[in-house]
Amino acid sequence: ITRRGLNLKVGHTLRSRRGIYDLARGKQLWGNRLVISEEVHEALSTSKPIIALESTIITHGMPYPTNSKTANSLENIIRSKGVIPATIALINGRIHIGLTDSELMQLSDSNSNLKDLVKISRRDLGPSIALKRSGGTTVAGTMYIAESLGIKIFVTGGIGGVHRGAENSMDISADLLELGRTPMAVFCAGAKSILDIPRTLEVLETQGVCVASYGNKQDFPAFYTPSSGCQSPWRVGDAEAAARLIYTQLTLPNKLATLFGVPIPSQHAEAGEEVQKSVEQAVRESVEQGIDKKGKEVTPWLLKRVGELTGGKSLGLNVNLIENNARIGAEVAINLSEIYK
Ligand code: PSU
Ligand code: MN
Repeated sequence: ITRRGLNLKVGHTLRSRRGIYDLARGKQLWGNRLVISEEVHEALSTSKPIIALESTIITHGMPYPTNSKTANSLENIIRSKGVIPATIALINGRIHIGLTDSELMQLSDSNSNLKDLVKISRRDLGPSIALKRSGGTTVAGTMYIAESLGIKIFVTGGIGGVHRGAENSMDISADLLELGRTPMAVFCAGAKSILDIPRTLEVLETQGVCVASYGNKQDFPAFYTPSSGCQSPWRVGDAEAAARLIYTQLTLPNKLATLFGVPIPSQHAEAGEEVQKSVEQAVRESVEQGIDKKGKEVTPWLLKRVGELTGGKSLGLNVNLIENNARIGAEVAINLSEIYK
């Protein structure tokens, strides 16, 4: 592991009493493919609670400058709760855990000197490293990296899922299979209704993923709206209960992932219903124009189109709900670190 400006002692195992993080293992696994910021390095060394953040939302999910502003605000919300944020992205073939302001700007602004940013899911990680590319890691890509360092909690806006019409296209996000194989807790506002939510929940069940709604309702949220019309199999009422669930999942003989669905805060629910109409239109257009057959481009296209159709309203809601997820994820991270003490 390269720590900016410093050499880390090889073979030095840094562990809390319960072995939360293992930097030596990270070193062994990743070598100099990993660049860890001072802040994250310190947190990993001292077993401070950490939250991983994805970066496809920066490179492909939101327009500039909202993307960089949101990335900054998420980090600040998490820090204000006493938790360390670890935004993960690739720059010139190296995996960065924690970004400097200038790195974040380069990934946010399409006019920067980093060109052809890749949307990096699990299958794209190896080639992006080998070919020295830069880009944003998806939920799947970020989980794969974060979990290898022992990071237990990951916050995002919406996960990928089963696309509508997947019975023909077979377009099922790698995020769902990653949740089946990479044990950590993921906080999201459910899956966007650009997706087929009942089938998304079916695949999560098949993959053995515990899905739990967060708060006082059992509904599985649909990103812009608090309910998708589907129920989550489980529910936790508060941060302490969520932390106990995560702890249990991660101390079973084979660790298991937990997906938390956090509903959009109620003051935004009405605006969310409006946006929902544009979601339906965007999905129709994608089928008419054959976009639905374009693989990894489908999700970014739909996100952009919903943004256009709602005159930016969807973007504002997106920022609101992801900030809410960061707040809740951080509260749970604090509770979880208390359990591990
Ligand atoms: N949903 C959103 N915003 C996003 C994404 C999903 O509301 O930015 C991104 C996430 O990074 C997610 C990825 O992991 O899209 C899923 O893409 P795909 O469906 O191609 O797997
Ligand atoms: Mn896909």
